[in-house]
Amino acid sequence: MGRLLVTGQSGLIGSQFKGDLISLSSKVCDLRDKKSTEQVFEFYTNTEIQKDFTVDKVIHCAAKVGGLGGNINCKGDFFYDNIMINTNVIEASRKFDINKLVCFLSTCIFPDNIDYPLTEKKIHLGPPHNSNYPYAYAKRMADIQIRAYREQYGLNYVSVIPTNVYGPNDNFNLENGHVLPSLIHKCYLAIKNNTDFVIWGTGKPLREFIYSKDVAELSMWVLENYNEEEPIILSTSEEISIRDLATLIADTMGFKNNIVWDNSKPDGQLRKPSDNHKIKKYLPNFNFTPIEVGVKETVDWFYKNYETLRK
Ligand code: NAP
Ligand code: GFB
Repeated sequence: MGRLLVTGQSGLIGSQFKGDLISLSSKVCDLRDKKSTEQVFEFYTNTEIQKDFTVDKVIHCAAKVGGLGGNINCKGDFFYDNIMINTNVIEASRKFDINKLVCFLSTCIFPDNIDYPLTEKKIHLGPPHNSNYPYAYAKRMADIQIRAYREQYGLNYVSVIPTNVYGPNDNFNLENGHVLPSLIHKCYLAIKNNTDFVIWGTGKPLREFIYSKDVAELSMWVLENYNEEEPIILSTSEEISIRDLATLIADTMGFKNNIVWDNSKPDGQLRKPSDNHKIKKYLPNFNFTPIEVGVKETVDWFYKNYETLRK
Protein backbone atom coordinates (compact mmCIF):
# COMPACT_ATOMS: atom_id res chain seq x y z
CA MET A 1 0.00 0.00 0.00
CA GLY A 2 1.70 3.18 -1.22
CA ARG A 3 1.75 6.67 0.24
CA LEU A 4 -0.43 9.68 -0.49
CA LEU A 5 0.97 12.86 -2.06
CA VAL A 6 -1.05 16.07 -1.72
CA THR A 7 -0.32 18.97 -4.06
CA GLY A 8 -1.31 22.40 -2.75
CA GLN A 9 -1.04 21.03 0.81
CA SER A 10 -0.16 24.48 2.24
CA GLY A 11 -3.50 25.91 1.09
CA LEU A 12 -7.06 26.18 2.49
CA ILE A 13 -8.21 22.67 1.46
CA GLY A 14 -4.78 20.96 1.24
CA SER A 15 -3.94 21.83 4.86
CA GLN A 16 -6.99 19.83 6.00
CA PHE A 17 -5.36 16.57 4.83
CA LYS A 18 -3.38 15.26 7.78
CA GLY A 19 -1.26 12.25 8.70
CA ASP A 20 1.33 10.26 6.79
CA LEU A 21 1.42 12.08 3.48
CA ILE A 22 3.88 13.86 1.18
CA SER A 23 3.14 17.58 1.21
CA LEU A 24 3.79 19.68 -1.89
CA SER A 25 3.57 23.47 -2.13
CA SER A 26 5.02 25.92 -4.67
CA LYS A 27 8.05 26.29 -2.39
CA VAL A 28 8.85 22.59 -3.01
CA CYS A 29 8.07 22.51 -6.72
CA ASP A 30 6.62 24.91 -9.30
CA LEU A 31 4.07 22.61 -10.93
CA ARG A 32 3.82 24.94 -13.94
CA ASP A 33 7.22 23.55 -14.88
CA LYS A 34 6.94 20.11 -16.54
CA LYS A 35 10.55 19.06 -15.78
CA SER A 36 10.42 20.01 -12.09
CA THR A 37 7.03 18.32 -11.71
CA GLU A 38 8.31 15.07 -13.21
CA GLN A 39 11.48 15.20 -11.11
CA VAL A 40 9.38 15.38 -7.93
CA PHE A 41 7.07 12.55 -9.05
CA GLU A 42 10.05 10.42 -10.09
CA PHE A 43 11.68 11.02 -6.69
CA TYR A 44 8.63 9.96 -4.66
CA THR A 45 7.84 6.93 -6.83
CA ASN A 46 11.39 5.63 -7.18
CA THR A 47 11.64 2.32 -5.18
CA GLU A 48 15.43 2.54 -4.98
CA ILE A 49 15.12 5.87 -3.14
CA GLN A 50 11.83 5.36 -1.27
CA LYS A 51 12.08 1.57 -0.67
CA ASP A 52 8.54 0.50 0.42
CA PHE A 53 7.31 4.03 0.87
CA THR A 54 6.67 5.02 -2.71
CA VAL A 55 3.74 7.26 -3.55
CA ASP A 56 0.87 5.69 -5.52
CA LYS A 57 -2.04 8.02 -4.71
CA VAL A 58 -2.36 11.77 -5.36
CA ILE A 59 -4.83 14.39 -4.16
CA HIS A 60 -4.31 17.34 -6.48
CA CYS A 61 -5.31 20.61 -4.79
CA ALA A 62 -2.64 22.93 -6.24
CA ALA A 63 -3.98 25.80 -8.34
CA LYS A 64 -3.99 29.56 -8.81
CA VAL A 65 -7.08 30.38 -6.78
CA GLY A 66 -8.87 33.61 -5.99
CA GLY A 67 -12.20 35.32 -5.51
CA LEU A 68 -14.21 37.47 -7.93
CA GLY A 69 -11.72 40.37 -7.81
CA GLY A 70 -8.67 38.14 -8.30
CA ASN A 71 -10.25 36.36 -11.27
CA ILE A 72 -11.33 39.60 -12.95
CA ASN A 73 -7.91 41.28 -12.50
CA CYS A 74 -5.61 38.37 -13.50
CA LYS A 75 -7.42 36.44 -16.25
CA GLY A 76 -4.21 35.53 -18.09
CA ASP A 77 -2.51 34.12 -14.97
CA PHE A 78 -5.65 32.17 -13.98
CA PHE A 79 -5.66 30.47 -17.36
CA TYR A 80 -1.91 29.85 -17.79
CA ASP A 81 -1.10 28.72 -14.26
CA ASN A 82 -4.06 26.35 -13.99
CA ILE A 83 -3.78 24.79 -17.45
CA MET A 84 -0.04 24.19 -16.90
CA ILE A 85 -0.35 22.90 -13.30
CA ASN A 86 -3.17 20.46 -14.10
CA THR A 87 -1.68 19.20 -17.38
CA ASN A 88 1.72 18.55 -15.75
CA VAL A 89 0.35 16.84 -12.63
CA ILE A 90 -2.05 14.53 -14.51
CA GLU A 91 0.67 13.61 -17.07
CA ALA A 92 3.34 13.06 -14.37
CA SER A 93 0.85 10.86 -12.46
CA ARG A 94 0.41 8.72 -15.60
CA LYS A 95 4.15 8.60 -16.34
CA PHE A 96 5.08 7.50 -12.79
CA ASP A 97 2.29 4.93 -12.33
CA ILE A 98 0.09 6.73 -9.84
CA ASN A 99 -2.88 4.37 -9.30
CA LYS A 100 -5.43 6.92 -8.07
CA LEU A 101 -5.64 10.67 -8.60
CA VAL A 102 -8.31 13.03 -7.25
CA CYS A 103 -8.41 16.37 -9.09
CA PHE A 104 -10.21 19.49 -7.84
CA LEU A 105 -12.65 21.34 -10.12
CA SER A 106 -15.18 23.96 -8.88
CA THR A 107 -18.90 24.80 -9.30
CA CYS A 108 -17.90 28.12 -10.87
CA ILE A 109 -16.80 26.17 -13.98
CA PHE A 110 -20.39 25.24 -14.86
CA PRO A 111 -22.25 27.13 -17.62
CA ASP A 112 -23.63 30.50 -16.48
CA ASN A 113 -27.00 30.23 -18.25
CA ILE A 114 -28.41 26.77 -17.63
CA ASP A 115 -31.35 25.14 -15.85
CA TYR A 116 -30.69 24.90 -12.15
CA PRO A 117 -29.69 23.06 -10.07
CA LEU A 118 -26.25 22.29 -11.46
CA THR A 119 -25.63 18.56 -11.87
CA GLU A 120 -22.46 16.71 -12.86
CA LYS A 121 -23.73 16.12 -16.44
CA LYS A 122 -24.01 19.87 -17.19
CA ILE A 123 -20.30 20.84 -16.92
CA HIS A 124 -19.64 21.34 -20.61
CA LEU A 125 -23.12 22.50 -21.74
CA GLY A 126 -22.29 26.16 -22.38
CA PRO A 127 -19.95 29.05 -21.55
CA PRO A 128 -19.09 29.85 -17.91
CA HIS A 129 -19.62 33.26 -16.29
CA ASN A 130 -17.54 36.06 -17.84
CA SER A 131 -15.89 36.94 -14.52
CA ASN A 132 -13.90 33.69 -14.38
CA TYR A 133 -13.99 31.98 -17.81
CA PRO A 134 -10.17 31.50 -18.01
CA TYR A 135 -10.11 29.61 -14.69
CA ALA A 136 -13.27 27.72 -15.64
CA TYR A 137 -12.03 26.53 -19.06
CA ALA A 138 -8.62 25.55 -17.62
CA LYS A 139 -10.43 23.43 -15.01
CA ARG A 140 -12.77 21.96 -17.66
CA MET A 141 -9.70 20.83 -19.60
CA ALA A 142 -8.50 18.89 -16.54
CA ASP A 143 -11.81 17.01 -16.65
CA ILE A 144 -11.22 16.32 -20.37
CA GLN A 145 -7.62 15.17 -19.75
CA ILE A 146 -8.81 12.79 -17.02
CA ARG A 147 -11.59 11.35 -19.22
CA ALA A 148 -9.08 10.88 -22.08
CA TYR A 149 -6.50 9.18 -19.82
CA ARG A 150 -9.18 6.87 -18.41
CA GLU A 151 -10.10 5.82 -21.97
CA GLN A 152 -6.59 5.43 -23.43
CA TYR A 153 -4.66 4.19 -20.36
CA GLY A 154 -7.47 2.71 -18.19
CA LEU A 155 -6.36 4.98 -15.33
CA ASN A 156 -8.69 5.36 -12.33
CA TYR A 157 -8.36 9.16 -12.12
CA VAL A 158 -11.40 11.11 -10.84
CA SER A 159 -12.52 14.70 -10.07
CA VAL A 160 -14.45 16.43 -7.32
CA ILE A 161 -16.47 19.66 -7.74
CA PRO A 162 -16.70 21.66 -4.50
CA THR A 163 -18.83 24.80 -4.17
CA ASN A 164 -17.27 27.90 -2.50
CA VAL A 165 -15.05 26.55 0.28
CA TYR A 166 -14.04 28.34 3.49
CA GLY A 167 -12.18 27.64 6.73
CA PRO A 168 -8.86 28.12 8.60
CA ASN A 169 -5.74 28.94 6.56
CA ASP A 170 -7.77 30.65 3.81
CA ASN A 171 -6.54 33.67 1.82
CA PHE A 172 -7.84 36.78 3.68
CA ASN A 173 -6.55 39.25 1.05
CA LEU A 174 -9.04 42.12 0.63
CA GLU A 175 -8.69 42.36 -3.17
CA ASN A 176 -8.06 38.79 -4.36
CA GLY A 177 -9.59 36.67 -1.58
CA HIS A 178 -12.96 34.91 -1.69
CA VAL A 179 -15.98 36.68 -0.18
CA LEU A 180 -16.15 34.87 3.19
CA PRO A 181 -12.50 35.38 4.28
CA SER A 182 -12.49 38.91 2.80
CA LEU A 183 -15.55 39.89 4.83
CA ILE A 184 -14.04 38.47 8.05
CA HIS A 185 -10.92 40.60 7.44
CA LYS A 186 -12.97 43.68 6.55
CA CYS A 187 -15.17 43.29 9.62
CA TYR A 188 -12.07 42.97 11.82
CA LEU A 189 -10.69 46.25 10.37
CA ALA A 190 -14.07 48.01 10.72
CA ILE A 191 -14.22 47.08 14.42
CA LYS A 192 -10.55 48.03 14.96
CA ASN A 193 -10.87 51.39 13.14
CA ASN A 194 -14.48 52.05 14.22
CA THR A 195 -15.61 52.44 10.58
CA ASP A 196 -18.47 51.09 8.39
CA PHE A 197 -18.38 47.47 7.19
CA VAL A 198 -18.28 47.90 3.39
CA ILE A 199 -19.57 45.02 1.23
CA TRP A 200 -19.20 44.77 -2.55
CA GLY A 201 -22.25 44.87 -4.80
CA THR A 202 -25.93 44.60 -3.87
CA GLY A 203 -25.89 41.67 -1.45
CA LYS A 204 -28.43 39.83 -3.64
CA PRO A 205 -26.18 37.10 -5.09
CA LEU A 206 -26.55 33.66 -3.56
CA ARG A 207 -23.71 31.24 -2.78
CA GLU A 208 -23.28 27.73 -1.32
CA PHE A 209 -20.43 27.40 1.20
CA ILE A 210 -18.83 24.12 2.33
CA TYR A 211 -16.35 23.88 5.23
CA SER A 212 -12.78 22.90 4.26
CA LYS A 213 -12.69 20.11 6.86
CA ASP A 214 -15.79 18.53 5.24
CA VAL A 215 -14.24 18.83 1.77
CA ALA A 216 -11.12 16.96 2.94
CA GLU A 217 -13.18 14.21 4.62
CA LEU A 218 -15.36 13.73 1.52
CA SER A 219 -12.29 13.78 -0.75
CA MET A 220 -10.61 11.02 1.28
CA TRP A 221 -13.78 8.94 0.77
CA VAL A 222 -13.58 9.69 -2.98
CA LEU A 223 -9.89 8.65 -3.01
CA GLU A 224 -10.70 5.29 -1.48
CA ASN A 225 -14.16 4.54 -2.95
CA TYR A 226 -15.17 6.61 -6.02
CA ASN A 227 -14.12 5.26 -9.42
CA GLU A 228 -16.45 6.89 -11.96
CA GLU A 229 -15.48 8.95 -15.04
CA GLU A 230 -18.05 11.61 -14.17
CA PRO A 231 -16.87 14.09 -11.50
CA ILE A 232 -18.83 14.35 -8.23
CA ILE A 233 -20.21 17.57 -6.68
CA LEU A 234 -19.29 18.27 -3.03
CA SER A 235 -22.02 20.60 -1.76
CA THR A 236 -24.42 21.26 1.11
CA SER A 237 -26.96 22.46 -1.51
CA GLU A 238 -27.85 25.28 0.91
CA GLU A 239 -27.73 28.79 -0.56
CA ILE A 240 -27.18 31.95 1.49
CA SER A 241 -27.32 35.53 0.18
CA ILE A 242 -24.21 37.72 0.45
CA ARG A 243 -26.39 40.05 2.55
CA ASP A 244 -27.18 37.30 5.08
CA LEU A 245 -23.55 36.14 5.04
CA ALA A 246 -22.38 39.67 5.91
CA THR A 247 -24.91 39.80 8.78
CA LEU A 248 -23.77 36.36 10.06
CA ILE A 249 -20.12 37.49 10.06
CA ALA A 250 -21.00 40.84 11.73
CA ASP A 251 -22.98 39.04 14.47
CA THR A 252 -20.24 36.40 14.97
CA MET A 253 -17.59 39.13 15.40
CA GLY A 254 -19.81 41.47 17.49
CA PHE A 255 -19.82 44.30 14.94
CA LYS A 256 -22.34 47.01 15.90
CA ASN A 257 -21.83 49.81 13.33
CA ASN A 258 -23.28 50.21 9.81
CA ILE A 259 -23.11 47.64 7.05
CA VAL A 260 -22.95 49.59 3.76
CA TRP A 261 -23.04 48.43 0.11
CA ASP A 262 -20.49 49.51 -2.52
CA ASN A 263 -22.44 49.28 -5.76
CA SER A 264 -19.34 50.29 -7.74
CA LYS A 265 -18.07 46.76 -7.08
CA PRO A 266 -19.35 43.74 -9.12
CA ASP A 267 -21.98 41.21 -8.03
CA GLY A 268 -20.47 38.55 -10.30
CA GLN A 269 -22.57 35.47 -11.00
CA LEU A 270 -26.05 35.81 -9.41
CA ARG A 271 -26.17 32.20 -8.20
CA LYS A 272 -24.74 28.69 -8.88
CA PRO A 273 -27.02 26.31 -6.97
CA SER A 274 -25.74 22.72 -7.12
CA ASP A 275 -27.42 19.34 -6.69
CA ASN A 276 -25.68 17.09 -4.13
CA HIS A 277 -27.81 14.01 -4.68
CA LYS A 278 -24.83 11.98 -5.95
CA ILE A 279 -22.60 12.39 -2.88
CA LYS A 280 -25.67 12.03 -0.64
CA LYS A 281 -26.52 8.75 -2.40
CA TYR A 282 -23.14 7.35 -1.39
CA LEU A 283 -22.91 9.06 2.02
CA PRO A 284 -26.52 9.58 3.16
CA ASN A 285 -25.45 10.16 6.81
CA PHE A 286 -22.66 12.67 6.17
CA ASN A 287 -23.07 15.62 8.55
CA PHE A 288 -22.06 18.84 6.86
CA THR A 289 -20.70 21.47 9.30
CA PRO A 290 -23.38 24.18 9.76
CA ILE A 291 -22.16 27.54 8.40
CA GLU A 292 -22.66 29.23 11.78
CA VAL A 293 -20.22 26.72 13.35
CA GLY A 294 -17.70 26.89 10.49
CA VAL A 295 -17.69 30.69 10.45
CA LYS A 296 -17.16 30.83 14.24
CA GLU A 297 -14.21 28.40 14.03
CA THR A 298 -12.74 30.35 11.10
CA VAL A 299 -13.07 33.68 12.95
CA ASP A 300 -11.37 32.18 16.03
CA TRP A 301 -8.54 30.88 13.80
CA PHE A 302 -8.30 34.31 12.13
CA TYR A 303 -7.78 36.11 15.44
CA LYS A 304 -5.21 33.55 16.62
CA ASN A 305 -3.18 33.68 13.39
CA TYR A 306 -3.64 37.28 12.26
CA GLU A 307 0.09 38.09 12.23
CA THR A 308 1.02 35.20 9.92
CA LEU A 309 -2.06 34.44 7.79
CA ARG A 310 -2.34 35.29 4.06
CA LYS A 311 -3.74 38.84 3.74
P1 NAP B 1 -5.28 27.92 -1.94
O1 NAP B 1 -5.60 28.03 -0.50
O2 NAP B 1 -5.08 29.16 -2.74
O3 NAP B 1 -3.97 26.97 -2.08
C1 NAP B 1 -3.40 26.80 -3.35
C2 NAP B 1 -2.27 25.81 -3.20
O4 NAP B 1 -1.69 25.61 -4.49
C3 NAP B 1 -1.14 26.31 -2.26
O5 NAP B 1 -0.65 25.21 -1.55
C4 NAP B 1 -0.09 26.80 -3.26
O6 NAP B 1 1.23 26.68 -2.75
C5 NAP B 1 -0.29 25.80 -4.40
N1 NAP B 1 0.21 26.34 -5.66
C6 NAP B 1 -0.22 27.46 -6.30
N2 NAP B 1 0.50 27.66 -7.44
C7 NAP B 1 1.41 26.64 -7.48
C8 NAP B 1 2.45 26.27 -8.39
N3 NAP B 1 2.72 27.02 -9.48
N4 NAP B 1 3.17 25.17 -8.13
C9 NAP B 1 2.93 24.42 -7.02
N5 NAP B 1 1.95 24.69 -6.12
C10 NAP B 1 1.21 25.79 -6.36
O7 NAP B 1 -6.37 27.05 -2.72
P2 NAP B 1 -7.63 26.23 -2.13
O8 NAP B 1 -8.73 27.19 -1.90
O9 NAP B 1 -7.16 25.32 -1.04
O10 NAP B 1 -8.03 25.35 -3.43
C11 NAP B 1 -7.61 23.99 -3.55
C12 NAP B 1 -8.25 23.42 -4.81
O11 NAP B 1 -9.68 23.48 -4.68
C13 NAP B 1 -7.91 24.21 -6.08
O12 NAP B 1 -7.77 23.32 -7.17
C14 NAP B 1 -9.14 25.11 -6.29
O13 NAP B 1 -9.30 25.43 -7.65
C15 NAP B 1 -10.25 24.20 -5.78
N6 NAP B 1 -11.45 24.92 -5.28
C16 NAP B 1 -11.34 25.89 -4.34
C17 NAP B 1 -12.52 26.52 -3.90
C18 NAP B 1 -12.49 27.65 -2.87
O14 NAP B 1 -13.56 28.25 -2.64
N7 NAP B 1 -11.36 27.93 -2.24
C19 NAP B 1 -13.77 26.14 -4.42
C20 NAP B 1 -13.81 25.12 -5.36
C21 NAP B 1 -12.65 24.49 -5.79
P3 NAP B 1 1.88 27.96 -2.00
O15 NAP B 1 1.18 28.03 -0.66
O16 NAP B 1 3.33 27.59 -1.89
O17 NAP B 1 1.61 29.14 -2.88
O1 GFB C 1 -16.09 34.26 -3.30
P1 GFB C 1 -16.30 35.27 -4.35
O2 GFB C 1 -15.26 36.33 -4.48
O3 GFB C 1 -16.38 34.62 -5.81
O4 GFB C 1 -17.78 35.89 -4.07
P2 GFB C 1 -17.53 33.95 -6.66
C1 GFB C 1 -18.18 36.94 -4.73
C2 GFB C 1 -19.55 37.45 -4.29
O5 GFB C 1 -19.41 38.08 -3.02
C3 GFB C 1 -19.99 38.53 -5.27
C4 GFB C 1 -19.69 39.48 -3.15
O6 GFB C 1 -21.39 38.54 -5.35
C5 GFB C 1 -19.46 39.81 -4.63
O7 GFB C 1 -20.20 40.95 -5.01
N1 GFB C 1 -18.79 40.25 -2.26
C6 GFB C 1 -19.20 41.20 -1.39
C7 GFB C 1 -17.45 40.13 -2.18
N2 GFB C 1 -18.14 41.74 -0.75
C8 GFB C 1 -17.04 41.09 -1.22
C9 GFB C 1 -15.64 41.20 -0.92
O8 GFB C 1 -15.17 42.00 -0.10
N3 GFB C 1 -14.79 40.35 -1.59
C10 GFB C 1 -15.27 39.41 -2.52
N4 GFB C 1 -14.39 38.59 -3.10
N5 GFB C 1 -16.58 39.30 -2.83
C11 GFB C 1 -15.49 32.57 -7.47
C12 GFB C 1 -14.73 32.34 -8.75
O9 GFB C 1 -16.66 33.20 -7.80
O10 GFB C 1 -15.83 31.31 -6.89
C13 GFB C 1 -13.48 31.58 -8.46
O11 GFB C 1 -14.41 33.61 -9.32
C14 GFB C 1 -13.71 30.36 -7.57
O12 GFB C 1 -12.90 31.17 -9.67
C15 GFB C 1 -14.69 30.64 -6.46
O13 GFB C 1 -14.17 29.34 -8.26
C16 GFB C 1 -15.12 29.37 -5.78
O14 GFB C 1 -18.28 32.96 -5.86
O15 GFB C 1 -18.32 35.00 -7.35
